[in-house]
Amino acid sequence: MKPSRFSIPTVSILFLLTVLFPNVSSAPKKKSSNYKILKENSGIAAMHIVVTSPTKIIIIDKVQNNPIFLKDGSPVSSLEYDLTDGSKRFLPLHSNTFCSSGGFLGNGTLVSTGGAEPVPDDKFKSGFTSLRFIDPCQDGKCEWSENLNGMSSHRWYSTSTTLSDGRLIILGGSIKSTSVNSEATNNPTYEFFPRDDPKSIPFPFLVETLPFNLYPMVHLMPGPKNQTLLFVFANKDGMIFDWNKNKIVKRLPSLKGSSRSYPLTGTSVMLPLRPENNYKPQILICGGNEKMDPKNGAENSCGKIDLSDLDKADWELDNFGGLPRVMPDCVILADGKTLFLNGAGNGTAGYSSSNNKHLKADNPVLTPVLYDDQKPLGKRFKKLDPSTIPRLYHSVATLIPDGRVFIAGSSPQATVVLKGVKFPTEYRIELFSPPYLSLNQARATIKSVAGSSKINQGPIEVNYDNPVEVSVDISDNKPKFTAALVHYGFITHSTHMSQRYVVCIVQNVTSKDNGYTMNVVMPPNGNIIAPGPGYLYILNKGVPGESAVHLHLKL
Ligand SMILES: *[C@@H]1O[C@H](CO)[C@@H](O)[C@H](O)[C@H]1NC(C)=O
Ligand SMILES: *[C@@H]1O[C@H](CO)[C@@H](O)[C@H](O)[C@H]1NC(C)=O
Ligand SMILES: *[C@@H]1O[C@H](CO)[C@@H](O)[C@H](O)[C@H]1NC(C)=O
Ligand SMILES: *[C@@H]1O[C@H](CO)[C@@H](O)[C@H](O)[C@H]1NC(C)=O
Ligand SMILES: [Cu+2]
Repeated sequence: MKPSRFSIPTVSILFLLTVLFPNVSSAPKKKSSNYKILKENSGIAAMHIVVTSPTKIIIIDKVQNNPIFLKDGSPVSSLEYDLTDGSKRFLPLHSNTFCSSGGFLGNGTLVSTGGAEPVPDDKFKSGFTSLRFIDPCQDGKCEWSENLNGMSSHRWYSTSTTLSDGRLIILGGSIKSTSVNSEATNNPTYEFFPRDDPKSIPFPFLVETLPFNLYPMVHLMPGPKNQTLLFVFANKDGMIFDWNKNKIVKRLPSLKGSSRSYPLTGTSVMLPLRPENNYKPQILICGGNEKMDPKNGAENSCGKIDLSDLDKADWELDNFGGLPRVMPDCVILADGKTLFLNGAGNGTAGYSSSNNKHLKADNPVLTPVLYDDQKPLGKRFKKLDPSTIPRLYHSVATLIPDGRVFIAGSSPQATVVLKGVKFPTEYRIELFSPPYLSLNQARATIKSVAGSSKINQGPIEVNYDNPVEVSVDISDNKPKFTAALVHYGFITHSTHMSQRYVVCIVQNVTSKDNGYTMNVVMPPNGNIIAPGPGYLYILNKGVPGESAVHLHLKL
């Protein structure tokens, strides 16, 4: 076993320095968290992002005047960003991805769903019914393939969610682009992919929740293997829906406060699922706004609902960390705390109008808040150190395998505008280091998983409900291991589609050579976490290892 990183001599030297040089000790306190701006920017506006391998993120914009072009002269609207060196690989597309959605199928194929009007001059076709497929790769060879008529109806601002059977459900949206939905533009239906007879199935809930029902909040409900339930929410209302029987199982009480859906955009998250409380389903919805007024202060509340007993389920209101916010992003961190970041203190989502004279949102909220669902009401939120970059409409954020958070985007104008406006199109990328990376706790390095030492050279296949042997190296002779399986999701417009965090049981820890071996039990079934890609974090005393491992949960 290697010695602990903090040996006694280090501590005594620090003490001596403090005595000899008192000013040194009163030097600025070590920051508990921090943002780092990367040298290489995103190249295109980061409207949608999705982690596709341990070191790669696919960024999708719409067709617009980004300053990079494909060989045929058309603007790049999708690329693969390499986290190791910031290099970009352009991914040609032929349909407009403007405000689309997406998710992974259980077999690992990523699907981008829907989009908007054709852009004739740049030779992009309509994306309203498009399905775009890519099998994520690490060799720089995979590309999108498109089916322009893959869906049975137009979907702009729809939500896609991976189901327990490995298919996608694509729900709602509008039939054309619009600043606010209406009866004339609404698409109150859903459909599945794949499906033998593609068709749009009526979903009246999206009529009832007009006009604020775009990018509906959809979460797969944890439960036994044969359960077929979703939590669906729009505007101020939610319900439990059986996607197999096409039936509303339970209507939930309305959530007090503002509307939570586009353009009064809030965000929603299925809180971490833990075996010790039988994967208790809890949804947290935060932020939004009451009125479509750029000056109106954003919503300062969150609602949490425990869905383990549907007859008793009701919202518990909380204060949104003292920072009213519209367009927040919610990222479940590697330790199971949830980070809320990005967004504005005033206004709504949407493009500024009249040549950028009229902003839709102002007063960017630069301070992220950390939410701990394990703490009592009133003590769950904590403010962290602020960023310097406003992230308004079309901003994104996701956890990455090294435990940091990748943050990009903000394009509040209808086209790319780099100067002369209060909030220009933002190409800078930030990496945020959560407080757990400042604890100086020894971090595990995963050496092998399920007998394979080919870590992060491609997904390692694992099965539900099975123990998986994991070996780690760590400089700590009294480690305390926990584990979590994370699906980062498809992220756009404050909607973290299919994001999931599941605590895994760790058994049979034994010390071996330079490290430890343990069994990590995979989640019981596809309703706890859908099949497809997942990242396994091994934590030591709450601090994630150097990198999570890319797994593939088999159907
Ligand atoms: C996954 O399933 C989809 C739909 O059936 C199919 O198009 C795709 O090729 C499959 N991907 C893999 C990697 O098998
Ligand atoms: C699901 O499985 C459980 C236990 O195996 C059974 O009790 C229940 O009736 C099943 N439900 C459905 C809808 O098939
Ligand atoms: C934001 O909203 C607050 C609260 O409603 C208001 O006092 C303030 O003037 C607004 N600020 C801007 C920049 O619109
Ligand atoms: C591993 O741990 C589990 C749960 O504590 C126990 O039931 C099982 O017997 C252990 N297996 C081995 C090989 O020690
Ligand atoms: Cu949009």
